Amino acid sequence: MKAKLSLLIVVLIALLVLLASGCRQGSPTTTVTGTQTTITVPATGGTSTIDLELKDFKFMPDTIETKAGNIVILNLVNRDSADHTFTLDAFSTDVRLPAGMQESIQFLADKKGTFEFHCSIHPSMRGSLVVK
Ligand SMILES: [Cu+2]
Repeated sequence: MKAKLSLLIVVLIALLVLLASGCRQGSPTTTVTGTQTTITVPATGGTSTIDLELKDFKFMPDTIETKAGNIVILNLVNRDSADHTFTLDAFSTDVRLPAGMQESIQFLADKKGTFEFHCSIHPSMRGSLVVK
């Protein structure tokens, strides 16, 4: 009888340890997926016209802002004698600007947050789009 009881206790402890480790494995996944929250918003019909220069291997300005729901019209000018790109993955935007060229692009800022853009040729060229 005592042997059966101690076996039961051992089995219970083993079950508890299994359950506890299962919980510990599950929780970091939840935390990691919760870091980036984006709220999708409808188009409001407003526009933001922003001039953005690519000069001396930098974006000028390197932080641009708009309101959620606005159409962003981005006037890109490459002042360098090297090719650059304006790559904004969050809005599926990737434009190549040959040296000395300019181009206007537009996209709908349909989600709030801070989104990084960069030049895919020169990884040190970075900037942020803030959608409020
Ligand atoms: Cu570049």
